[in-house]
Amino acid sequence: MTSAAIDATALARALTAVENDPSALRSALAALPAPPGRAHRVGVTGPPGAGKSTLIGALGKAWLARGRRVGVLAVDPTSPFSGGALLGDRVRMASLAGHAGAFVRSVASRGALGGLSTAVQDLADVLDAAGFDPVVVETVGAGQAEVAVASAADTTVVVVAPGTGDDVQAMKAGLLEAADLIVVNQSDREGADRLAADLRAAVDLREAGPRPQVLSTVATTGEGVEALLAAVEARGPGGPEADDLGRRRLERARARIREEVERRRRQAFWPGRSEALDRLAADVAAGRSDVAAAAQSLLGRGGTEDNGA
Ligand SMILES: Nc1nc2c(ncn2[C@@H]2O[C@H](COP(=O)(O)OP(=O)(O)OP(=O)(O)O)[C@@H](O)[C@H]2O)c(=O)[nH]1
Ligand SMILES: [Mg+2]
Repeated sequence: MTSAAIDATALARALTAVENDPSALRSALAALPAPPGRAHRVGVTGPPGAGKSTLIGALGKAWLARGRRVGVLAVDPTSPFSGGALLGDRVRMASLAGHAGAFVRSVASRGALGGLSTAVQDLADVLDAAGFDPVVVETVGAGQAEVAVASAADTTVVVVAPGTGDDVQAMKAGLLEAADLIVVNQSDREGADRLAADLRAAVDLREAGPRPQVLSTVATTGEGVEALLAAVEARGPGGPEADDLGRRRLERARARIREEVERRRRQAFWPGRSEALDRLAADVAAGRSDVAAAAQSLLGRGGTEDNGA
């Protein structure tokens, strides 16, 4: 446990550097005791207000009690109407934020260079290499991007609650398909049993693919949290239900390499071309040329950038 020596200030600084510039990841990782890859990455998503943060707080306490160090990345929704979300998460996960073994960090979903999913995975690498295990990522599963972020994990937990607006029919589309575990939180509230039964029925109807387990919790009292923790743990590295882990990590690595290649090509391509771009943009805006012709002119010959060898 040499990694316990990393202080929170240095870690926060490393995360900020990586958040601002993806090319800082390498040096950030080099300064940490071990390469990333040991931590169980857990994505938690679901509709607004389902109790994701409260649940992560409860799970986090249980992990801390087992001597684990818990890293949390809370992706702050872009919506200007959710101004309080950031502070709210801090408060609800205050039990973790004040604990030496836990690290809670908000990530702004706007302005992430090179895509939110990539940025979050880079930040998760840093926490992983700093010795946090699990690394939990919370997103509000309102849009595809957020579901994608939570799905880029070893284990994806979808949290729903009675009366959060999405009925089972509506949820089936994107959200539930991404789930390894479905949690009906706020099970102390009216309609929870019905929701759980509907979800089980929907899962049982599924023709292909794995059928996620449906669990019930009350995050505010801790009811069902131990069972959820056990189900999550079972899917982590070395767990009895981790058979999919290798394939998922391979897929993730492949996607990240592609993204990094594209980022580097973009970075290498544009310097020195801004005057040409200005000129072509003026032509396109004035109707003297079109976007495709302008792109082709920038790329030269075949219209693709040296795809040859
Ligand atoms: N009755 C009841 N209330 C709960 C439960 N879990 C969370 N809450 C309450 O539900 C509200 C929302 O909880 P959060 O943990 O912030 O939910 P969230 O899904 O993280 O919300 P966003 O991040 O804003 O999408 C809070 O007032 C919690 O206290 C539960 O199991 N039962
Ligand atoms: Mg939250």
